[in-house]
Amino acid sequence: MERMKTALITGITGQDGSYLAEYLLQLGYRVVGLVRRSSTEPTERIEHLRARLELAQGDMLDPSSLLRVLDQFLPDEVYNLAAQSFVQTSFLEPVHTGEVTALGVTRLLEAVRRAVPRARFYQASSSEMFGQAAASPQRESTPFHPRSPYGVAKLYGHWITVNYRESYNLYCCSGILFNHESPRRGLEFVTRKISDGVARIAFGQADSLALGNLDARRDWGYAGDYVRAMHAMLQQKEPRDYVVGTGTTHSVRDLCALAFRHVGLDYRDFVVVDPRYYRPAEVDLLQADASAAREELGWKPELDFAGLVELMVDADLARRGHGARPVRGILPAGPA
Ligand code: NAP
Ligand code: F7E
Repeated sequence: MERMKTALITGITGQDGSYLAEYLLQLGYRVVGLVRRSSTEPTERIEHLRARLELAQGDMLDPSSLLRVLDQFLPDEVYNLAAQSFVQTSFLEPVHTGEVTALGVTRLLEAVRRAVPRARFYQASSSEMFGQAAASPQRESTPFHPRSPYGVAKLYGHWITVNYRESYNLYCCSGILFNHESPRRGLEFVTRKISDGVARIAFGQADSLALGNLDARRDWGYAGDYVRAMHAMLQQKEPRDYVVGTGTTHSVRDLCALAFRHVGLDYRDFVVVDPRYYRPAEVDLLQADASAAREELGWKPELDFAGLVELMVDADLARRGHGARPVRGILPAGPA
């Protein structure tokens, strides 16, 4: 019988951490999550898995904590999902973002090199590294031009992962993932801000929704689909980097139109543009060419853009409405 594999997930309390933990448990892994100390309970997204997970205290800012956890659990696979991941915050806290999102990767790679050099390592890289992209769609060979302290920090994390693969022969992969969303997405990201805004407006808890640049275009997919690609990258013969995305692109305005239409409303009656949400430098357009992931990993997304928007709006309607009748618009057939 095959030995049960152990996976360590940093960032397990985040959106992707919760979906990846679910997926790996389903595959029969022993799953250990790194959790940082907090004065409040940050485990809401993994509450339903708590009995099946092991949590270990540590912080990407503290190298000794990373080494201690690796020495204790000796994982076969390490998924580095921890980051200060909100682009807007990275303009307000550029140094902190660099410490966690950039140097944190080196701290973890050094600990892996010392404690578990045969472990396979996944780095959560981002399409934000393409930034002001030189070409569209973007693939692994497209030049990088990040547009925020977050994008710059991710680029450092990306190259240090490549460097440890080339220098020390570690099995390290960097997944360049385009935006992926879900009902577990943080409320500050635009997809969730819109799905939650629609629910609040439908139930009379708000009269408008303030957003920034409605013309920005992104390649949005479903987080539950993307964690399959992370795992597949660590099961290959040779490590390499992969772009992961749907290949389709939509504007924030398209997203608003679809989300409001789902409850029978017109976004133009409720969305107001507030320059406070503009960024000092914007990423205008992202679109993935995920041919390599499709051909070599056999990966493809299952949920399309419209399905994703409906899933998120339905979840926020159920959460906000508790089955009540909306005061505006209609309740779609899904939630009751
Ligand atoms: P998320 O929901 O913001 O989760 C971030 C996780 O990092 C949380 O668990 C957070 O813990 C943890 N963390 C932050 N600072 C830490 C520290 N100092 N020490 C230990 N843990 C720390 O992000 P996500 O959407 O799941 O994304 C997962 C990863 O993929 C991130 O690295 C993100 O940058 C990257 N990425 C995301 C996307 C996307 O579209 N979602 C696309 C490309 C790349 P707390 O709960 O304690 O805050
Ligand atoms: O913004 C525009 C905003 O914050 C998307 C992270 O997971 O994906 C994410 O980064 C777009 C931008 O995500 C609002 O200007 C308009 O053009 O949802 P977002 P992001 O910046 O693309 C990448 C791949 C990551 O790696 C990151 O970790 O929407 N936008 N109005 C707005 N954005 C927000 N947040 N709020 C608004 O009111």
